[in-house]
Amino acid sequence: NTKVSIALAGNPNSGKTTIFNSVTGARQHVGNYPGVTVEKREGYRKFKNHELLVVDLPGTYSLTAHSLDELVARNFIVQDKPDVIVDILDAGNLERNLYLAVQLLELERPMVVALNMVDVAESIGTKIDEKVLSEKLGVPVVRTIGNRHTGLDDLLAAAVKVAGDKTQKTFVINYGDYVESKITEISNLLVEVKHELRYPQRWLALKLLENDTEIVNAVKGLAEGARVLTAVDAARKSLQDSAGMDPELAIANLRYQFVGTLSQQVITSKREGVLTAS
Ligand code: GDP
Ligand code: MG
Ligand code: K
Repeated sequence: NTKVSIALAGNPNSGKTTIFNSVTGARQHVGNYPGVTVEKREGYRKFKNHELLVVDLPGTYSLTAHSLDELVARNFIVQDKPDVIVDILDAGNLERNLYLAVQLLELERPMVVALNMVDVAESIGTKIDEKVLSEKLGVPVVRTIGNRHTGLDDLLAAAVKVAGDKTQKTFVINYGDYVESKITEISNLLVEVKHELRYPQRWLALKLLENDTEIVNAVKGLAEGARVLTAVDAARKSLQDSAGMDPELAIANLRYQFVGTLSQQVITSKREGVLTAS
């Protein structure tokens, strides 16, 4: 009999609350995340011999420091360390939903993907190969139709399995030689301080290059902080010169490029510009 904590993440309107309600039923508690007025919904569920604690995270499109919801979601994942993240994707808007999925994976926590709204995707002619998607992301992918309770037991089974599995490999987007060399350079400076910041080392380096205000301020407060931030400034200037744009924009573009290619690889058929005549 084990306790498993599950965080439901995903874009707004991907079906998170529907799946949360279906999984937890009436066993729910509503409060706030510490120090902020963002609503925190928790629920409980017995599943096989497990006690599940399920948290419905705020819906987000990204994980930047620009929005309170995004900060709450990423801080919860890294600080409360739920045993597994269940990322709920709207299969009808795959590419946009994958943009969040890859950022969740960059937090290096165990994860399962729910490919939700497959009925909607099919009705607009989009077929997705979930096996290829699973291979590319390195995590299990389960097809679900949240409002019909379809696939949810498979989803919980996958989540429980991943929660107990310590072998999930780290997912890495290759941002190209130039950005990668800067990530490595900054990352090497963080060896000593990463424990104080809780986030993964590579993720911290990436966020510093993106000028993420929360992470920059956290590093400022460290004994070695000034030295790290001087190196970050130099790296950002050199990225700015080579890309001809703000590094955060260049990095976001590379991430969009990655999910664009990925969604082309996993969408096996798509009707374009279908008009229905009546
Ligand atoms: P949230 O913003 O992620 O919490 O999304 P909700 O759970 O509120 O769902 C948004 C809408 O999508 C609601 O009207 C749900 O009933 C509907 N919905 C959820 N899952 C599915 C699904 O798999 N298929 C279809 N067709 N609708 C769904
Ligand atoms: Mg919701
Ligand atoms: K949709």
